[in-house]
Amino acid sequence: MPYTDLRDFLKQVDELGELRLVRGADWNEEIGGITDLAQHQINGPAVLFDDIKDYPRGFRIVSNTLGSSSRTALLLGMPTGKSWRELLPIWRKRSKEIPNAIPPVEVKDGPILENVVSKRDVDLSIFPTPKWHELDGGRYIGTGTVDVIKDPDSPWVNLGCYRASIADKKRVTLYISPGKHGRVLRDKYFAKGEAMPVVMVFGQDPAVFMAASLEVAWGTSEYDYAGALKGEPIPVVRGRATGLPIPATAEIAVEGFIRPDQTAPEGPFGEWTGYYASSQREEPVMEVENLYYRNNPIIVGTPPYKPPAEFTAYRGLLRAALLWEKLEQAGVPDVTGAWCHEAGGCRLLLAVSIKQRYPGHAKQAAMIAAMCHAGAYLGRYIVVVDDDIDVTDLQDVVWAMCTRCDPERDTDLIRRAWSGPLDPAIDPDKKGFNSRLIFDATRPWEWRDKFPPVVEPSLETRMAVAKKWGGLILGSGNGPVLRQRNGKAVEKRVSGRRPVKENRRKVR
Ligand SMILES: Cc1cc2nc3c(=O)[nH]c(=O)nc-3n(C[C@H](O)[C@H](O)[C@H](O)COP(=O)(O)O)c2cc1C
Ligand SMILES: [Mn+2]
Repeated sequence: MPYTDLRDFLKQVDELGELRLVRGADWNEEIGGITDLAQHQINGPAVLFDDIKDYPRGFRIVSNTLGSSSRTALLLGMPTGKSWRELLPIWRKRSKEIPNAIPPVEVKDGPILENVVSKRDVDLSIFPTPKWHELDGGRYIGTGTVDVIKDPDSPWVNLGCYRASIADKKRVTLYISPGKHGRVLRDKYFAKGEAMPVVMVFGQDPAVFMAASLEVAWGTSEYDYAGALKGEPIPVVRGRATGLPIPATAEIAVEGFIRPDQTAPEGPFGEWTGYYASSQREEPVMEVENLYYRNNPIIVGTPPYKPPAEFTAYRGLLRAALLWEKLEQAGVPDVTGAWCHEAGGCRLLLAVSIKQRYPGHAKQAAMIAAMCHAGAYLGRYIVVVDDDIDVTDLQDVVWAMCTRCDPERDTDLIRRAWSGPLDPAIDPDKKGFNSRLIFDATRPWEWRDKFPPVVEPSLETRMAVAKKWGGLILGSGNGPVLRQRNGKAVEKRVSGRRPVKENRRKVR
């Protein structure tokens, strides 16, 4: 077990030198602005806010918690100090070794029960909820949130990360996009005319958050997945009104029932596409029956910004690993890489590399990447490349698109795929479906042996040149010259390309 709870995790982040304490910031856009700044630095720090304007000391917020490769590695039990691309093979190996599921364990007590406030006494305005972005239509307490919803027809408890804004002192809105497990379960309750029991958690063990934000399979509890990530069961206490499991070490949790006829205005909100999504509309709202919080609670804030940002960092890695795994499970052989590119918010641009084995292999990989659960929601472009292309390098992927793909022969359109209200390219009155464009950017199968050779010295020549001349040309020895790429040592600078970027997030 690498850490016990959020606070212990933050202590270890501090020991890594990656935590900053900010006192006296304003909840009204200033905390959002500082978070934007931290998120857009390469491996920018986690930021803990205390003494927030208008609020007492101790009522805190943490943001950019997982915005560096070392912090993500710490969470997932991997070595720190590695780049995202170095972590992908390490995580692929590790994720195959950890158990599939470790169910949560119910405990009688936990820090979340330090303060329990019921019905009439509930007041959500005690928390320093930020207005994160300039044009947000409200104050979002739930960004790095975990929402607990049980299937009405089975014991399955689903966790999802869905945004939540404060409607008033006792009510919070809950926005779930169509097709998400939480939304399908919600629709089941509402179709029967029943109220849906819900727990919303606004600060928790980062493994629980990570699980809730990922495309875990239908029917699998993200609690079990979080336990597997952590290597031990997540302790939970039972909600007094709903009976739903609440993480025992959570910082803040609310529980109640959402009735089909109860709504409140929600949105707009700055979203992961880099645009404000969903103009103000009516969305389900929950009246809080019980509020639970730890002494000196910490809200976890993960507001999205124009990518690349925090979510494209940690989720890029995990979604790439998941996409790769799903391709393998679907029986696509010789997948040599997968990456969910940051520019597309890790959803809109997927790249997969294969060692071509037979005619149609590339199309098979593309179709599965486009439509498997890890890749289907709000995607747009899928590029399949040969295994000599570094799938994590946008430059390399686009070079393959530009040079190996003839649009008439090598692109395909998939119509009426799973999109949603957040898709900025779709007419506001017609949102729901979108289309996908597949690029087969592999060398055409039939004449792949006649495809012109790539203009670069052989690996042997590059190694020899680097050894003999690297010091002179680059000013220092061979240290940064020889890099790992697709498992093979290659020398990037001497071959005339940019050096490998340790992290693709740009500094603004
Ligand atoms: C920071 C963050 C915010 C998110 N906000 C929402 C949201 O408001 N609504 C939504 O439907 N999905 C949102 N998501 C995506 C879902 O959490 C994600 O698709 C998850 O896999 C859904 O789980 P489910 O399929 O079990 O419902 C968010 C993800 C993250 C990381
Ligand atoms: Mn789920």
